[in-house]
Amino acid sequence: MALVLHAGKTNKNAYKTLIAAEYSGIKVELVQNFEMGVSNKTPEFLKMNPIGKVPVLETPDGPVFESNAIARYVTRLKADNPLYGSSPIEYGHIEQWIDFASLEIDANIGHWFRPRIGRAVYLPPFEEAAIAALKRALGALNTHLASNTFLVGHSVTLADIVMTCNLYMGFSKLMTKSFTSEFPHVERYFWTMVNQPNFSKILGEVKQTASVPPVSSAKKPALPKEHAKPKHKDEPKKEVKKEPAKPKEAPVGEEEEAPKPKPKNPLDLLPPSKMILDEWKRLYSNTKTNFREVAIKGFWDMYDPEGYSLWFCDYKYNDENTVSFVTLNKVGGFLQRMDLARKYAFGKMLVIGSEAPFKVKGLWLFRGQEIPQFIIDECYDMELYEWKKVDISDEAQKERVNQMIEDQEPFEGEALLDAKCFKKWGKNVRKRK
Ligand SMILES: N[C@@H](CCC(=O)N[C@@H](CS)C(=O)NCC(=O)O)C(=O)O
Repeated sequence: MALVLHAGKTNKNAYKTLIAAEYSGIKVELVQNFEMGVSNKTPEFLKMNPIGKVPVLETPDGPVFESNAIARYVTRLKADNPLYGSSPIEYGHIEQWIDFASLEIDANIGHWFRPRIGRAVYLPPFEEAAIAALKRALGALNTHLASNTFLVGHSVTLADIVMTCNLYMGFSKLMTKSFTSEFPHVERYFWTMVNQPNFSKILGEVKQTASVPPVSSAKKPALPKEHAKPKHKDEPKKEVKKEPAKPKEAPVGEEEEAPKPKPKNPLDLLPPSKMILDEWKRLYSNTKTNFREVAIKGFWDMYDPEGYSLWFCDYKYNDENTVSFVTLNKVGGFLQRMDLARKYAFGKMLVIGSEAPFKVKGLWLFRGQEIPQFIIDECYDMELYEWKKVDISDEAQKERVNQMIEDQEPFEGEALLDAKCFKKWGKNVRKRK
């Protein structure tokens, strides 16, 4: 008789058990008609798991909750299961990687994801810390996988199953190609695993997310007091738009409904522009010499003042920039959050000064004539800068644009809004004098 697993059909924590069951030849079936928030709140369910979370496995000897424990239980039902390795040290390493996958990978993915879908308050420094911790863990995993196909030994173990299910959450919801390309061995490992027949039977076709979900505005914190200063007179007026509360999304790992088609971005409805942003980004990245003659000239040849606008930004609170790495991290966080505008923007941020306080400035090219409203709504940092539209009929302003574009060296704080520049962030800290 099959064991019954209580969880929704798209719960990555339940997948651990279902995949382990495939490898082990154990029959496990998902309970019929499970409804998240209803089925797991009944008195019968709470008797099986008093915290009311899924998954829970019903066995002839009583229930088991906690997804790793359930996956271990199912694995142990098969005597000498190779999923558990073939020696005490392999067993130790399997347990090691299961804990690592849960505490270093899954936990940080959750800390990054939950605030973004409105299930926790979004605080930029917390998100930065979660991403930094996740990157540290992925870096370590990448190093291990540089010389190992599997986490332990020479075949799939339970550690690979737990790790892959946790990475699955990251790859499908948060970690874009530009994010994961920093960890090529993790990428290779993940795609190898999800294409194993016992994995793909449960996971189906796996696709990497193309974007990080924008922050649900409902959970954005109020600005810290010292940043809630009166607006500069030159600052573009922003309409304070009350957004309707977004429908609650499923919790981490619990994806019951197919994603709804995204509404079109209003910028996609603008009259077509002759300027192809990606062409400019390519020209910028590929020009290594004669930057003025090639890239800057190319920029003005391509620039479409009707379809795009240029903006200078100056950080309003430069006197707070007393520690260089904190300043760089602040700008790095801003650039990361601006990733949501990649399709509609090119930006370059500079941290200037040989000693504190450091000045933070930037140049941005945005689709349309205004700073796009969705960026103002979604990117908390926008408030922290004075924004001034560039008047391209003023030669002095045009020259300032040229100078800002021209500083094209791999300079920290530079945002083509593509992967490479983010990768440079934090390494070889260089500041312009
Ligand atoms: N550590 C638990 C996490 C379980 C968990 O967070 N389950 C979520 C769905 S993926 C849940 O049931 N949430 C409902 C709730 O929080 O009430 C495990 O691995 O099983």
